[in-house]
Amino acid sequence: MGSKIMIEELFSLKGKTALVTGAAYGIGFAIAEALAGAGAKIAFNCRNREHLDAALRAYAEKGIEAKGYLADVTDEGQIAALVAQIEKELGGVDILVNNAGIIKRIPMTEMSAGEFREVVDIDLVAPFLVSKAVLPGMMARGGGKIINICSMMSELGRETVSAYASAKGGLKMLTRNIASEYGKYNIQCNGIGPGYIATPQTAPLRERQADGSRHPFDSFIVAKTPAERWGTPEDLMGAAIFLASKASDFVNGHILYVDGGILAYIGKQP
Ligand code: NAP
Ligand code: GCO
Repeated sequence: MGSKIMIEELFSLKGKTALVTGAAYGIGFAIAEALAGAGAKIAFNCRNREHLDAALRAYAEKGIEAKGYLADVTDEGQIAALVAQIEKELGGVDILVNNAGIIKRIPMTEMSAGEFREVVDIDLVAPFLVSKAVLPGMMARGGGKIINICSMMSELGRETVSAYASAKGGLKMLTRNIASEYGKYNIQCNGIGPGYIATPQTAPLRERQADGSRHPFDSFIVAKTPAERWGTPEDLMGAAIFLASKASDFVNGHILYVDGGILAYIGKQP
């Protein structure tokens, strides 16, 4: 077998249908672009009509024929309708990327139960709901791939992110549980744990100070990252293609951290 043929066989997503949730911009958009580049048909959803229209234009500019839908990942009825619609228009979902997510940075003693629940609902309950909606089809078709977008906060804590860390820690365990429960159906469920990635979600942490200096959190992250920089959404493309493709058929329940080395590093000596 020539090496080119082997790479095509291992990594090609031709003929596959991928659903990337919350892929209007940010990490989801780059992952959808990567999967499209490897040959997959792309479906994505988000909640906001303007985001959806802007995303459809952005995909078209990149020459990607993505199908975009308005659907809230926390609404089980909307998710059932979304999965049925994708099946009709693009075929059954072979690859699911549970990417949609939010964060609320509020000290725990000031956080309401409602705020905590909203984060857990979007970041943890929704991946359960969307996975539940696609699993029967994957089982019937003889396999599938689920990729959950986890976080540094699947492993670490920090001030103000109690709800987010609880949800992302839970998502790591949901990943392992889906792998455990459905591995026998040739379904692989893995996670990607991004480090600090420059997207709208983290924009407030990178805002310049009034005097033009870096945000203290921005400097902190650069110091905590052996790569000495923030990640970009494009840094996650290779991991997404790997976990969506045949190349990872015996990788299950794994969280692949793409963090420039943060988790390996204790930090700079003062
Ligand atoms: P982002 O820039 O804020 O994008 C979030 C996307 O999710 C948007 O397309 C948004 O569109 C959609 N969304 C949010 N809530 C939704 C809902 N209930 N239903 C459907 N779509 C929804 O975030 P990001 O930084 O790209 O992060 C993407 C994922 O990676 C999240 O799970 C995040 O926690 C995780 N992550 C991010 C980082 C980082 O450093 N940026 C690091 C680790 C993990 P609408 O607003 O139109 O719904
Ligand atoms: C935070 C960040 C998180 C991280 C990410 C780390 O406030 O800690 O905004 O979203 O960027 O999840 O993996």
